[in-house]
Amino acid sequence: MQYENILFAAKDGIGYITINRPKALNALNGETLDELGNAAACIAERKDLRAVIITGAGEKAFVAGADIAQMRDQSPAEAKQFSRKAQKVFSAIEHLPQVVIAAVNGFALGGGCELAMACDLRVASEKAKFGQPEVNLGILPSFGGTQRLPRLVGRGIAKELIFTAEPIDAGEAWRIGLANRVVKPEELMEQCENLAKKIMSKGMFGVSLAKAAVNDGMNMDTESAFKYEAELFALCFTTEDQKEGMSAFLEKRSAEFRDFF
Ligand code: CO8
Repeated sequence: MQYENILFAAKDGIGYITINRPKALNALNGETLDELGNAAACIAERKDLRAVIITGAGEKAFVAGADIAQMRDQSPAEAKQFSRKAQKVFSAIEHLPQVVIAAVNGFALGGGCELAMACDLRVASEKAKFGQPEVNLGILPSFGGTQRLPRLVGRGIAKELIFTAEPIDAGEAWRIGLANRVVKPEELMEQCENLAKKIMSKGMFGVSLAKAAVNDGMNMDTESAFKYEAELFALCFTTEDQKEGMSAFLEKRSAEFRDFF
């Protein structure tokens, strides 16, 4: 697929997706969502990539939301289809075997905040602004925000952010647990790469299963989630990485991990 609204690159085991509509502050229209979905499907097959960094083109925005111009005249059926399309694309990103880091370089509003929340980790530039301003437009967050935000920051704060539509700065996003880290704007990509490389140096089979355990376990009752966790733990014992990691510890040397998915 030829991309017109996103950029994709790969280097040193990291895939880079850049939402590339800077004139519209990288707002997500249907075409952009289709391209993102295609990129996620391609990345899911790539064993050479162990981490993915998602960011926005330009100085100002990560993603300033769903494309309001495209949404304005939608019928209820089209609105539902648009919402479901985005939800599916974001779920595909959330369930990638790789670790996905959002490099939040500016506005992450509405669908942009929702995209960032579908990533595993969010590193925010000091210039970033997060928010769910949908009620300003007479709608509600519908790219997964009503579900992911309370799971990340708790129901009370999520409701306040959604009901008031007030944006918050990077420091506040960090304080409430929405951003994992806040960094200087000029260091954003380097910090994301360092974080990705640190994770990539670990046993990635374990990292990938830990991701599944957290993501899927959150949607189960606790007892089922414990059983699921034990199943995934047992799976690790089918790998060379488990033998290598434990042998390396006992032999007082660094482990050389190889397995992924
Ligand atoms: N959609 C379309 N165009 C946008 C969007 C957007 N979300 N955001 C910015 N733009 C465009 C502007 O229209 C403007 O275009 P132009 O130059 O042609 O006039 C250009 O980007 C630059 O924007 P501004 O001039 O407004 O830049 P400012 O620096 O003055 O303001 C803001 C930046 C504060 C980010 C401002 O642009 C803004 O408030 N944007 C909208 C933010 C917003 O409300 N986002 C939520 C959208 S709704 C959503 O995401 C819901 C998801 C669920 C949908 C359910 C499906 C049915």
